[in-house]
This record gives sequence, C-alpha cells and structure tokens, in this order.
Amino acid sequence: MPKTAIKPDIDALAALDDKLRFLSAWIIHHANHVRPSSDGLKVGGHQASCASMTAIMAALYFHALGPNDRVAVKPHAGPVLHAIHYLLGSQTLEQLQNFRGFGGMQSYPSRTKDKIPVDFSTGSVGLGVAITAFASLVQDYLTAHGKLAEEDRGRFVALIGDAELDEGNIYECLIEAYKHDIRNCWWIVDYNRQSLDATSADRMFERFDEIFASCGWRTVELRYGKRLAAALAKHRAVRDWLDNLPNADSAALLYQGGAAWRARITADLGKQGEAFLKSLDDAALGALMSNLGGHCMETLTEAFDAAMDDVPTLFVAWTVKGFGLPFAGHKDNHSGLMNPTQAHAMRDAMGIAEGDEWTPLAGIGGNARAGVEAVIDATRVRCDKRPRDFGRIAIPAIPAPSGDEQATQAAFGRILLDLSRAGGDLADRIVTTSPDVTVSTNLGAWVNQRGLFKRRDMADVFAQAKIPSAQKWSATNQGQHIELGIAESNLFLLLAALGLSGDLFGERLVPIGTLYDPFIARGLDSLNYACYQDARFLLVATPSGITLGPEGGAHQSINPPLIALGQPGLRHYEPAFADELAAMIEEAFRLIDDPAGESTYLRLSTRSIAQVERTEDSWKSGALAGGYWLREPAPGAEAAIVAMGAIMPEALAAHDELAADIPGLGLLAVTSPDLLHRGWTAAQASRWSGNHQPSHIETLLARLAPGAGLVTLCDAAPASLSWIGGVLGNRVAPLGVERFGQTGTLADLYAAYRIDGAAITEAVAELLLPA
Ligand SMILES: Cc1ncc(C[n+]2csc(CCOP(=O)(O)OP(=O)(O)O)c2C)c(N)n1
Ligand SMILES: [Mg+2]
Repeated sequence: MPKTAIKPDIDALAALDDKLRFLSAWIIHHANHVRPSSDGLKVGGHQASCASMTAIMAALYFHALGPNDRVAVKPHAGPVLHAIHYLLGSQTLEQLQNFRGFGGMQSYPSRTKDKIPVDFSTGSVGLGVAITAFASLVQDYLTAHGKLAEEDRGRFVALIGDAELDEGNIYECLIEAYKHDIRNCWWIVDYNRQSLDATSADRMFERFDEIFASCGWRTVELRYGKRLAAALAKHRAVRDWLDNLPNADSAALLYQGGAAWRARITADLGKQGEAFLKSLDDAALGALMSNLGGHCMETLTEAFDAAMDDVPTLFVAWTVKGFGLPFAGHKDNHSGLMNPTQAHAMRDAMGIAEGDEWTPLAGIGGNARAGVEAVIDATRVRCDKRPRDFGRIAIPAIPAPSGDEQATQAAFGRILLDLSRAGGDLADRIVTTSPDVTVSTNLGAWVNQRGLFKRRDMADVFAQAKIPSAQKWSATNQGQHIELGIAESNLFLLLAALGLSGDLFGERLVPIGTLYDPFIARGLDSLNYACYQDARFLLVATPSGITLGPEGGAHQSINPPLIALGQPGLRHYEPAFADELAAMIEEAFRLIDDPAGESTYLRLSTRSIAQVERTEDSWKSGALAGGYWLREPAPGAEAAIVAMGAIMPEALAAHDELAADIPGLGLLAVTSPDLLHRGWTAAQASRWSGNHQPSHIETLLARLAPGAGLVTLCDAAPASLSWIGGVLGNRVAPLGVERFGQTGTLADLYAAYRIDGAAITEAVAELLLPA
C-alpha cells in the first residue's frame, strides 16, 4: 500500500538529478560521438527529453516510489531509467555503452529486451500511460479475489510527455477508468510545452485540469519552483506577466537566457520590472527563470508526499525541455545532440574528470557524497523485479460441444459455460472482457454464471423488478467479467494488463477478450503493444467475414488474417468445426501459461454448419499445427482445394461434386495460415543452419503431384492463403474477398464475391486445363 512519506534529503536528490542529467546525456553522446560507427548512420537519442525529467525521476525513484509501485516511463526518457539502474547497480556499463546497438539497451524501455527491470514497455506514445490505469484495475481485481495481499499492493505511475496528452487513447482510458473507479494511479506530466515539431498550444494545462478533475482525478500543478515562486510573490506585476507568457515566447527566452529575459521584462513591464531585475545578474536571472516546479526537488517531493493516499492524481510539472543543456528551450531540440565540445563542457561543469565519465558518483564530493550513497542504498531494496510467473495452471481437456450443426461462435459460448459449471482452478483464473459486445459475441451465459466485476456491488435492476431477461447483470467484487465501453483500444490495453498479471503481481490470470472481427483494426496499435510486451491472452473475434450476411459491409472483416500473419506474439486460429475450436481453446490456455507461449486470436463465425464425423483423432495435431487433410488426396493428385473456416461447407460440397471427375482430389482444411507460414519460413531458415526439417505445409503439399493446382478459399483477403502456392511451386487460383461487403443472404454474397461452389468448380477446372 502507499507508504507514508519519509523526509527527503533534498541536496542528495538534487545531486542525483544532476547526475542523471549528465549520465543520460553521456549515454546518448557516447553512442553518437564516441562509439565507432560502422555504417555512418546517426544513432540518435533524446538528450533534451531526458534532461526535462531527470528531476522528476530522481524525486520519484529515489524518494517517492514504494516497493510494489510500477512505472511506465516516457519512451524518450529511457536513458534516464537506465542511468538510475546503473547507479543502483542493476545495469552494466557495457549495456549503457551499447545504447541503441545490437543487444544493447533499447531506445525506449522494453520489458522483454532490456536487461533492467522495466515495468511497462513504452514507445508508441499514450499507450504506456493508459496501461497503468488498467494495471490498477487488475490490482483491484486480484485483491478482491483474494489473490493479492494488501501489503503487496502498489501504485501505478505514468511519466508522460505533454504532447503525449494529444493521444486520444488517453481520454478513452480516462472515461473507462472513471467508470471502474480506479485508484492508486499517478500520471506525471513533463510539461515542457514542447512536442517533437514545435512548442505546444498555450494554456492547455487548464483544459487538462478540467478534463481530469471531471473524471474524478486530483490535479496538482507544479508551475514554479520554490525560488522563483518566492521571487514572484514579491513582484506581482512580474508574476502576472509570467503567468500569461505564451509558451513559444517562454521557450525562446529560456533558450536565450538571462540577458534576453531582462530585455523582454524591461520592454514589457518597464518600471514595474525594475525591482525584480535589479538584484540579479544575467546568469542568476536565467537560472531563476528556469526554476520551474518540475526542476525543483522540494516542490516535487512535497507534491508526491502529499499524494500518498489512493486518489488518482495528475501532476502537471512545468519543465524546460533540455534543462541545463545548451539547447534548452529551443523549439528544434527534440532530437538535438550536444556536439563533443558542449558535452565536454557539461562534464567539466559537473566536476567530472576526463575518463571518469562512467564512474557512477564522479563529481559528487564533499558533504553530498554520503547523503547520495545513503539515498541510493535505501532505494536499491525497492527496485527488484518480480520474477515471471508461469506453469502453474492445471488445464483440463476441453471437450467439444455436441451438436450436428454448430457455429463456432455458439460453440465458444458453450465451452465457456461448461468450463464455468465444471469449476476448478482454470475457470477461477479466467477473466473475460468485452467492449460492449459481451452479449453479441456469446459471452452472456458465462457472465450469468460468473458475474460482472465491480469493486462495489451493483444490483441488476431488471432482475430485482422481475422483468424477464436472458442476461443477469448484477456486479460484485467476486465477478469475473469486466465490461468495457465501446473502445477497442481499451480492450487491448486491459488484455495487456491482465495478460501481465503474473509478471506484475505474481498471479497469472487467463484473460479472454471478445470483439467483432473488423474492429480489431480500431485498436491495432494497442494490440501490437500488448504483444510487444509478451502479455498473454485469448482474443476471440466474432462474427467475421462476409459470412455475417445481412449485417452488411460495415461489419464485414476482410484483412484480419493478414494482420495476424504479420503480428508477432499472436497466433491466429480459424476453426471450421466445434471440435477444432475446443482443441484450439485448450491450446490457447496452455500457451498463456507456457514461458515460451504466446497469445491466441480465434476468428469465429455465427454461421451454423454441419459438423464432420470423426473416426479418430489424428486430425487434431494437424489442426493445431495449422492444417490437415479433411479429404485425403490420392498420392500424386493433380489438384486440391485449400479452404479455411466458415465456408468449409462450400469446399466440401464442391469436393463431393468434383471428386467423381478428378480422382484423388484433396481438401486441405487450413486452421492457421499464420502457423503454416511461420513453419515454412522457419524451415527455410533452418536450411542455412544445416538441420533442415520440412515444415508442416511442405509435408502436407508433398502428397500432391509436383506442380498440382490449388484452389484456395477463405472468407477473407485471398492473400491469406494464396501464398501457399509459393511453398512447393503449385499453381493457385485464389478465391476470397477483396471488396467491401454488402448485405444479403449467404448464397447471394458467396456468389457475388465468388467464394461459392460454382466459383470453386470453375477454378479447379481452369487449373486443370492444359496450359
Ligand atoms: C504514437 C506515436 N506517434 C509518434 C511518435 C513519435 N514521437 C516520439 S516523441 C514525440 C513528441 C513527444 O513530445 P512530448 O510528449 O511533449 O515529449 P517531450 O520530448 O517533449 O518530453 C513524437 C511525436 C511516437 N513515439 N508514438
Ligand atoms: Mg513535451
């Protein structure tokens, strides 16, 4: 739980601020100007963005953070985080010297690639901010379910660039966070009023204040440091003038320094500014005007100490981008790099001898030294990374729902309902979530059984009034479904937070999220972000394709299989039959709990189709590997139909019709183009390492005659399957959907988009015609 404040050692923290500013700048300097370059490319880095928040991060890490707190660091302040761990002894010099190099510390903090403890990866601005709110929701969920002790709870902190606040996902998250009454969250804005391209719009902070306050957040503005505030208190005219100085003017003056401030104050205020200016030389004036709240250790530590309760809090810390660097305040400084002369001057000014740049406490001498060492020692114990937590979930066999005719979406609902009824560890670890499509993606029965999660009980008014309804929507803190508003980005960010629960809290959950397949695109970067961090979850997308018929073009998905094909960390399965689905769900659960596993995306359908009779189980391993022969080809067959998902009945019917004329015609059921493609490229790569094993798709296709024709068929972009022709050099007739959909019956649509039986027959015939 939030700790009580300890008295800060302001001098030691200020020395650490200076040290972090130097080290972060030097890491970037070394990569760009010292380390030999073999390709002549600029390495890059963001010295100004780091310098802007070294004080904030020193106050946070070396004073305010508790042992269970987790932080999402502004991506381009990554070097500051690494410098902190270097001082704590948890980062090596070798890594710092290999910043942005192969295997070295990453440009932006990465949970999976960096060697230091990174709580949340960042890089795509806005997402690291929002995940902290969802992590706090997951913490509340775990506590309510008795899976996290009170003393193991912490606070979730996001360090935010001010331009990052333009990202819409932050406000989607804010609304959702309000509905779920989240707490223990600090968002700290590095309010340097500069973005990448320019200085930012004036006085936005007042708007931020209003927006956050209306969503239940406490807002704390840290505008002036103690020294500047004290000076301004005595000179009201200067204060009024500075309060209203436009961002661009302020940035330019901060860059130009004391003489320019003097000239401008004199020009604007005349006699009213004289008393303020009189006692200050230009250097002192320049320093005083940069004494903003985000650079003042007393201001920062006081503000943090005053917010140790669980109220979500937005701190707007005014800062100077590039504070203390030669390009402080310059509007073009985002990617600015000090030249060697400037970097050496900074080193000298810090009292660091040449050659001593990497000595952790070089330049910190005299009385400050002991204080700094004490602060570092006290901090070290708070920064351990919790080990990843895997391999603890007993996964029962998932039986296929019975029924001669079934849709995969309906079967999914049945499987979850059966799991819920059977109970057990797995069922208790499942958390479902959906952005307002719980009912229409068939999670309703599960929710009726397991209930909605809310920290505070919420009665089902309809049930109380005895109004008949299929959905029982009362909420308690024991519920296992987290209902979200219609914001798909939030779905993926919540799945990311739930899917990291083993790492963040030592207790792995089994998250299942549902949405309509086309709306994956709405949250795509958040989905990528979840995968990038190796969060583990099951994503169920339904309905899909044009097979949803009358729902029409706006809801028909075309390209998600291609998205999945290119998305690392996410395995796409597209079942045709309920027994395939059951096997895939079982596999997905296993992959969630396997250190070498991944997340799974199931593309399902509302189309009810006749199930196939199985006489044995050998199809199963093929289905889990990406495909199997649903109708065996004769050895050396000249053609095959290769089909995926809900249009399998068309493929089967065409196969039956054609088999009489084309002896040995095969029907390959593809269950995962994603896995087949991965296997193929991996086999290609293994050729070069000398231990080549043919891939699954090569083995399957080897049954056909060399150069046999393939008709590929899917309710998706045809490229999802057409690439299969490249594996062994088969000719392909690619059938699929390439245009926006329309409303209609399935027969209308399949004919119009040429994925019906007639299209298959024609395509097979054409392939078999002599060239
Ligand atoms: C989604 C996304 N779009 C664009 C970028 C490129 N980018 C990186 S930092 C940045 C500007 C950041 O400004 P601010 O948040 O104010 O941070 P500062 O460097 O000023 O501290 C941009 C546009 C990105 N990282 N992520
Ligand atoms: Mg900024």
